[in-house]
Amino acid sequence: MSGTDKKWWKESVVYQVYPRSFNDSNGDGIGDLNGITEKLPYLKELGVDVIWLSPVYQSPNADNGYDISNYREIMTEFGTMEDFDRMLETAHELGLKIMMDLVVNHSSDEHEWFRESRSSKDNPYRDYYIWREAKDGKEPNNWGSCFGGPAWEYDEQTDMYYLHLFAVKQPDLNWDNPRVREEVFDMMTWWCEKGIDGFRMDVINMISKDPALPDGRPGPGGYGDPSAHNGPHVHEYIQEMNRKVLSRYDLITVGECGGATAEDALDYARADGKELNMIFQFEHVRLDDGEDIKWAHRKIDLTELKQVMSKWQILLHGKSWNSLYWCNHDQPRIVSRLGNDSPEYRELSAKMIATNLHMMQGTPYIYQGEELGMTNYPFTSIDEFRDVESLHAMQELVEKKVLTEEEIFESVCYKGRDNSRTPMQWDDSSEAGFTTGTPWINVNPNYKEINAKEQVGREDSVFHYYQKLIRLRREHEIIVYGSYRLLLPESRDVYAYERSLKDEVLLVVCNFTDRDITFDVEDGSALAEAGKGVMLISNYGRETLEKQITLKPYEAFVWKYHRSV
Ligand code: ISL
Ligand code: CA
Repeated sequence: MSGTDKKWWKESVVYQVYPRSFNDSNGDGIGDLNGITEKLPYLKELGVDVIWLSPVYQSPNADNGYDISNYREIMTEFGTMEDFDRMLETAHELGLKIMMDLVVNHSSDEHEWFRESRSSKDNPYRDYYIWREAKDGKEPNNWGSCFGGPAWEYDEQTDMYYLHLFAVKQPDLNWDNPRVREEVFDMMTWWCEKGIDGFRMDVINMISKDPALPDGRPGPGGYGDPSAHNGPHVHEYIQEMNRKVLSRYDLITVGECGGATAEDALDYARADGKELNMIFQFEHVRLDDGEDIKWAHRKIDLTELKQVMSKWQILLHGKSWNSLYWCNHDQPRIVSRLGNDSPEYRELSAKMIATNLHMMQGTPYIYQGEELGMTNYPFTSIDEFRDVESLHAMQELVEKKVLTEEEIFESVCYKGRDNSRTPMQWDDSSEAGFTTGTPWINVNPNYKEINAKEQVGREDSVFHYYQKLIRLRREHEIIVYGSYRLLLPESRDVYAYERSLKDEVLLVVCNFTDRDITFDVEDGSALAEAGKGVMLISNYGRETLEKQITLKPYEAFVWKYHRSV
């Protein structure tokens, strides 16, 4: 296999479902599998190919399913294995694939392996997790957990500490133990045999820890950065997984790799197919972080965004494969972050941002509600938050005086993960049609204006625009396989780029401001050629191009033409 081979997963569009917040079929306020099955025709109508399901396994929900207590059972609140099988079968009948979330850097502390492991030092499962003696009466090193506090938890029973890079209830599995790897590979095979179509791999670049467990550079909270990214055996373990499981099935695989550089991607998403198809990188969603800290934030600078996106587009072309995403269950809503969620510009800017991403090279991921231009939630009090990360941050950073209460609250409102976890807005009936009961987290009050029913029924809605972007990708090979060139790198207002394949060119132009902006078509392409092209999509109904045009606020269009030689 080489980096330019055609593959179905390169030509697909993925839709992420966060089951807890998608659709509740039995009125308990929690989304569930039967709720998803009921809405599969909606996803079919949107036109996506693959559904990535956030975890649906048995879990005490310390981190909404990212803490798994049994990898072969369905979470009680979500339904039964029969419900899962029915969902999978219905999806396949509709031609939709199902990608499972694989969370194996850690399990829940309620997993049987961990219960055994913590029970005694000589238990056969002891080495399934990472246990260490105290050092000078304290934690074995200074590592901090990604959710705040130390990454070590003292366990009285055996007078030792266990490692948890995330919540206390998410102990890290010990991947250096070959039995752990076999357990994980067996479990993956079991799901593949059921007929699932792929895996999204949670924090997969953190599974191999530096065995010396060295102290890390302390951040603002006082804890050290864990030496866990790109650890010494990470590629060896992923290649073993590939040999023993992935290569035996025709799957789509994406590894979540926070902190990965584009160079790292060439190793994880190798053209020779020995590891994963693609990774989720984080550079573009970290551009509004404060220095060293997620919870101080700044405005995204468009020129920096262009630099980051372009670097990934160019470096991976022909050598690896990109994933394309703005949103997921860990990120705030993109229209509130990068666009403009005022009534006047919400739809226009949502369409512009979508155009910008969907015309790039890579496999696009749409997060539930993004296709409606769903917005951040208007939080007014701490009681409205559910997320372990946000709640912990609000407590710890104030205690440590890193930020004031007002600062952290403002920041969590802007960037907190609950923004994207509010229920899917289906219609304008009570609780947005998500549940007949009381939802586990508040519905965004703007559901009367923003909901699927209204948008499916309206030709110029954000929903129909996404539907068209997805269709264009299917119809125009250049969108999937063409090369990329950035235009006007210095502009702080316009993001314009070209894609090329043989003699075909796409000109993609996006105005990221709420102002009229003059754009010289010749900046991108020769006018004579522009004159001969066709407009593939435009959020203002623009049909033709002249030498100089005035871009309207948040205007986006895609012009396709043949380059004369
Ligand atoms: O959202 C984040 C905190 O700022 C990220 O750092 C996130 O924790 C990181 O991307 C890992 O995310 C994944 O693993 C976590 C889980 O909470 C996230 O929902 C998941 O996507 C632990 O399993
Ligand atoms: Ca339910």
